[in-house]
Amino acid sequence: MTHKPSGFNSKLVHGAGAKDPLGSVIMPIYQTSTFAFESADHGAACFAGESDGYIYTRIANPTVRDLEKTVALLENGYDGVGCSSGMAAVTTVYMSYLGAGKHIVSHNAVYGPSRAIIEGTFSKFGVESTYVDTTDLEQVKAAIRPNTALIYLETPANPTIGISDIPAICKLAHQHNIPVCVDNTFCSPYLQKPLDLGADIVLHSMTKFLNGHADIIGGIIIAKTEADYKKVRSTMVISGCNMDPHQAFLTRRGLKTMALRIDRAQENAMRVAEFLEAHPKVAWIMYPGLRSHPQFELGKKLMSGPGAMMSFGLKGGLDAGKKLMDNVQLCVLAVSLGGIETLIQHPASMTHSKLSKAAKKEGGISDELVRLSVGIEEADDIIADLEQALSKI
Ligand code: LCS
Repeated sequence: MTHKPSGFNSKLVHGAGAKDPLGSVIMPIYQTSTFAFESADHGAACFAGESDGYIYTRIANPTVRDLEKTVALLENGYDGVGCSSGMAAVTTVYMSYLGAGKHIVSHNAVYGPSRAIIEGTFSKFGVESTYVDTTDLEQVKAAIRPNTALIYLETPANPTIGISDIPAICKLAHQHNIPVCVDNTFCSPYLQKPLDLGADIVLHSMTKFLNGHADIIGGIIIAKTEADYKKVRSTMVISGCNMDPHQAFLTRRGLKTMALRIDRAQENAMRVAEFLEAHPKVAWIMYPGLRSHPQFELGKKLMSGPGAMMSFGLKGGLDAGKKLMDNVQLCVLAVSLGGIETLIQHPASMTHSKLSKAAKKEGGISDELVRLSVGIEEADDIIADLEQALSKI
């Protein structure tokens, strides 16, 4: 292709322009663990980085590289590093930037395991942490210490849907020479581009919107600079957090329709959110598309659309929430998010159950919070299902 596509959908379909030597239109699955060298000199040149040749799939693989370069293109980054899961991506970033005596500042409502691994595992190796409400810039400012080595954001956060001011936090962090990583899983690069907003690293659980079909687990890290890319890739390679070629193939296929899926899902989500907000049994709702969201204006600045994720609380608390989840018929009671089917779950007893009571309380993960990932079904069907389930409470 001589013309480089500039439109988002064209980039999704055509990717970074990787060519298969046999002319396959779709990048094949290079299901191999290792690659033959042409000669001893060629092998030595590959290891020395003087040749582009592939060596070993944990280090790099053509199917995975096609996906990595495509997501890097979508995020306007230098290059990407595929990982076996979203958590492998999170852990690879932590291992790359943290160490004994180093300190991380993060949001008190990040995805449960992203916090639990710092407090339960990295702490054993001398990593210090401060969890604050990063939707409040003053709290981030107050949490920074001389040994702060990483600011880690997740916005909108899972599951509170709080929105953090990426540009303001990056400006503050860079005054202290601290790199900023943003978990962009809830938005995807279609709705938000953290690197353009000032971040140094962006990561995704590709299990969610990027793949979109609830049939793989995968993660990716995109760096803005070559130096950060090399740092993260070498950590991934040496720790064995690599992505499998079959996983990469399915993700690359799912990625082609991401914008179409998100357009449709967020159209549905807006209608579902309006329905829930007006429902007498709903106590509160957090959705970036509603004016009632406390960071509604900020969300409009950072995100090109409100997305398909929301959380809400029912009058009647946990018992009412359980009743709702036990009575839905079309919405699937399952963890995960960002797929074509509408999923409903209860973070306090499911995704965030490993957090201490205090950590849940501090992060606003109340017992009554129900999380909804709106899919691409007919909005009328989703609403009718929620309506009949709500009538059982
Ligand atoms: N980051 C965010 C924001 C997530 O929501 C998740 C998974 C991860 C990272 C980790 O990705 P994984 O290793 O699962 O690919 N979130 C889940 C959730 O909310 N329900 O089940 C998984």
